[in-house]
Amino acid sequence: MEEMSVGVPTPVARTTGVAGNRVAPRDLREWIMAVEPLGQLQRIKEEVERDEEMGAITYMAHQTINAPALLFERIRGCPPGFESLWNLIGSSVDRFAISVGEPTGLTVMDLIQRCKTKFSRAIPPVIGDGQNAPVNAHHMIGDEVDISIFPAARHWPGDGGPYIGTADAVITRDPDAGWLNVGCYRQMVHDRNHVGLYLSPGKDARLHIERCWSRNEPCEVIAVWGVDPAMFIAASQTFPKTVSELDFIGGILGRPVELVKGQVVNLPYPARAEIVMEGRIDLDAMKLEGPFGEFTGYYGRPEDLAFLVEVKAVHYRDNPILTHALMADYPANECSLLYSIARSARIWNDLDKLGMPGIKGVYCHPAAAGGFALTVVSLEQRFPGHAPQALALAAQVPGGAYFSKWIIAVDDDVDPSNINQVLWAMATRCHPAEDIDILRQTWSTWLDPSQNPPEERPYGSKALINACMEHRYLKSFSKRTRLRRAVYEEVAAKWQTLGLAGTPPKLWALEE
Ligand SMILES: Cc1cc2nc3c(=O)[nH]c(=O)nc-3n(C[C@H](O)[C@H](O)[C@H](O)COP(=O)(O)O)c2cc1C
Ligand SMILES: [Mn+2]
Repeated sequence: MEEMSVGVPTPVARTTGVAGNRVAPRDLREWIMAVEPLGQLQRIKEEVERDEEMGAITYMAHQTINAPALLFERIRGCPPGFESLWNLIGSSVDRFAISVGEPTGLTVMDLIQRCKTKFSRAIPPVIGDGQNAPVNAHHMIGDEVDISIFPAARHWPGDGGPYIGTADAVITRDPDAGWLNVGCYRQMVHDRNHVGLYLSPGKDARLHIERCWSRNEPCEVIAVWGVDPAMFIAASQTFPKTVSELDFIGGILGRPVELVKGQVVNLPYPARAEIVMEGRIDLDAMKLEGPFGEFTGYYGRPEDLAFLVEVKAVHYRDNPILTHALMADYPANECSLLYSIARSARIWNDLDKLGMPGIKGVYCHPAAAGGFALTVVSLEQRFPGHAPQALALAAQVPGGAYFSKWIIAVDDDVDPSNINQVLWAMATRCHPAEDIDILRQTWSTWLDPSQNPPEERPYGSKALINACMEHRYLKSFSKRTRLRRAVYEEVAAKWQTLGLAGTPPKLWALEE
């Protein structure tokens, strides 16, 4: 077991600049130091209420794309210094980039391309004894445990209770193979030492709990309630079911995750987290939980049974920061751009693995139910049937099958992340009577309100829309108006001299 050094400051990636091997922030505080000078973090110094008010402020402030993350510094009923950070990533490409150690100023498609490579690297974590770990500054063990000191909140008026875990990471162990899963799952406060843990069918932590129970054993669990952004991003993604997300987080960070041994349970926890809980789910322990205002912009399932966790110990830093993720319609939804980037990278990886040639980009639009409902694939058509094949695959690869309803193929002169370009292609290259196919009985969830009665919802459907130029007539298809590259470059070079604001736009379609 390797001993780690804690407390040594690491250089922080904080400036706009050239691509390179940048260092991802070591913890949430370094991330705050990196984003605040860019105007990407707003401190709210006025005292606020936990229930509804922090959610309302976030929803209202985040109606604007690129709005800063909100750090609430004074929360009624919490000890002084206890803070709460909402929508870390929000709708900001730069905040995502900083979280994974990439430079600011990238286009979303450039960042997706980099994440494609990043998400397939693995570096295992290191475990220390935790003596100098910042998270071990304060403890509540056994009878001392009282989670009501932290600013858990009712996000929406109809929520079933205050939520302490939303932007979080839950660590469980596979009881057979021993590897550690990290997943982001919501947790509702029941009382001073119990939380409800909601897990959809098939989620890894649920499989671990069910397997422990089938062996007549309780299931141990760690929950990180104040989480660093790279761990949050990795915890929200479906990685392969037989390997630990901790390795992938190391790969994203470019260095091992720093862990310390649990004090009560046989699981490690992150040394530099803000707030960590050690808990146990006893045999058959379930309790009513929810509802919760969800990523669809609707309350999900009504109150129902969820796993009941007994909190055995809590560890936290000086002036701990509880992280929250608001679920709502875009752009105030913490699930949206996060999934636009991470999910697009994963679908693109899946298409590469299948040997699908000519893919220029994949983009899951954030406004479509948290990045889940609409996928655009841009491709260079190379053979008859190429676009329909790419559509069918993008609709059903593991990274893209869940929930998605609209899958659209566009030619390579269309930037898939530019919704104006996509609508233009649908308007001018798609012939609905010929170019739309429907897939039926596909993988969905009963959080989708469009089907009733709710029991029907896990079985969805998908429309495949071919908005590419007709392959048969590619050569004679009406010629698109484009700028000649030489003219574009000339104009771009004298942009400021012309008195035009900002930087010249990047154009996907130029005449060579
Ligand atoms: C902010 C946020 C909240 C989430 N809440 C839940 C939840 O309460 N229950 C759930 O099953 N999945 C939830 N998810 C989705 C899971 O994090 C995601 O499916 C992830 O892949 C789970 O990890 P796993 O694949 O290791 O099971 C949430 C995702 C985000 C980004
Ligand atoms: Mn997993």
